Amino acid sequence: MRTQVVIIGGGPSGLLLGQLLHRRGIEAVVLERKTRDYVLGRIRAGVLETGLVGLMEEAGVAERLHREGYVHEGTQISLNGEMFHLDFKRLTGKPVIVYGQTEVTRDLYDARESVGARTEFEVDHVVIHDADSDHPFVTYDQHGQQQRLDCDFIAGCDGFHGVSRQAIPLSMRREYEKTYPFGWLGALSETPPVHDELIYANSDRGFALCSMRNANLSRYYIQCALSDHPGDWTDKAFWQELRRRIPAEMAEKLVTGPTIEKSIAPLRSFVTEPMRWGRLFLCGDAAHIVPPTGAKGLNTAASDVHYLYNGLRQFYEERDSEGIDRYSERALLRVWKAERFSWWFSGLLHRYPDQSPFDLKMQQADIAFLRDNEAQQRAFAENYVGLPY
Ligand code: FAS
Ligand code: PHB
Repeated sequence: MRTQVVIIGGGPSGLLLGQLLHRRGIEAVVLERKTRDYVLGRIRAGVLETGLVGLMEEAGVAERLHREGYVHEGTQISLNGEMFHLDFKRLTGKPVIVYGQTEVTRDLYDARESVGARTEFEVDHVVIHDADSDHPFVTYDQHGQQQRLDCDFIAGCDGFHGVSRQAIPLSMRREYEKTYPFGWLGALSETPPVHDELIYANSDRGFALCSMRNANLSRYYIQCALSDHPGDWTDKAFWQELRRRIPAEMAEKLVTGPTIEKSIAPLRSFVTEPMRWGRLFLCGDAAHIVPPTGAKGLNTAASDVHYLYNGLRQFYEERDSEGIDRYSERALLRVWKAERFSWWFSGLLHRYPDQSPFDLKMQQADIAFLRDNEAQQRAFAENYVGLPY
């Protein structure tokens, strides 16, 4: 079998790329290791930059997002219970939209199925062949049969644990990594959000985040030890700890209830360079990971998709390879800015085991400067709503 683009990975990166290419008549086959329901069962990102919203509009899948998403014009930051507001709209003219990654992925799967685009689920042993030639191909097992797909290009959208990054010889790759001495314990509850905006809280007991999915679905996080397991935390213990980390007036009005999902994500900053090898292009978590503090994971995957989609469109429509030749350079320029913001914001809000009293004073002064200085607020807001593509 042959196609124009093989997309490995049916998460948001792969599906958004596939939908954008389809809209330009460029054929792509998505190979996904899991089932659709398994992919949709993952609880991940919640905040969409305007760039991602624009791509969803361009892909023709933004109708529900605009109907059900929440426009947020700012956020709350608190330090030991003292809360202040950052007004993105006033500072940048732009908001963000709160709409779960699960829903983004659902909308993209629905769109893909409605146009009859080919997605192969439950594929195994995906192997990339001859990526550094003009005739690359992918083999994979499905229902006990080995299949082969010849193609022009391969998009590695298979996340951090996928096979695409490993297909680039180590001698050709440079990897940059920072791990953090804590994780995020996330909980989903069918309760009304505690506030109409997100609350990022730095407290003596550690970081907490109050987020949401809709008027009766809340998403909360607390910084936890890397040795913790979700089962170590009863609902009662989770709610009690969250209350102790957020401002008192919020703790008083917090509506608790049974958690319907609890999971722990370790925090990591990671980038692999280059994001291209021959006719293989890495996209999204396959190439980079950010701590979720700045809500940049999904959104940086989207900017990769923007650059790769436009590069492939330019190749097929104008027979011009400038966009794909400069894909890695352009994508990485924005990736590193997202890595910086996510690393900085994580340093601002979390308590580190080795933090000295001086370090703590610096962190508190950093938060005070953000609270008091309009230029710092504007810099924060421009990063949070999304730097230009
Ligand atoms: P994904 O990992 O989403 O998708 C990759 C897909 O490839 C998966 O469906 C996988 O099954 C498939 N795959 C893997 N190997 C394969 C193979 N060999 N063959 C075929 N298919 C294969 N970001 C935020 O902005 N905010 C958050 O709060 C946030 N929370 C997160 C929590 C967790 C636990 C994790 C892991 C990530 C979180 N992220 C968050 C980041 C996350 O949203 C990613 O940035 C986003 O999923 C990136 O999308 P993809 O690049 O499509 O990768
Ligand atoms: C979420 O709603 O899951 C979320 C929101 C903002 C973040 C991280 C996660 O920075």
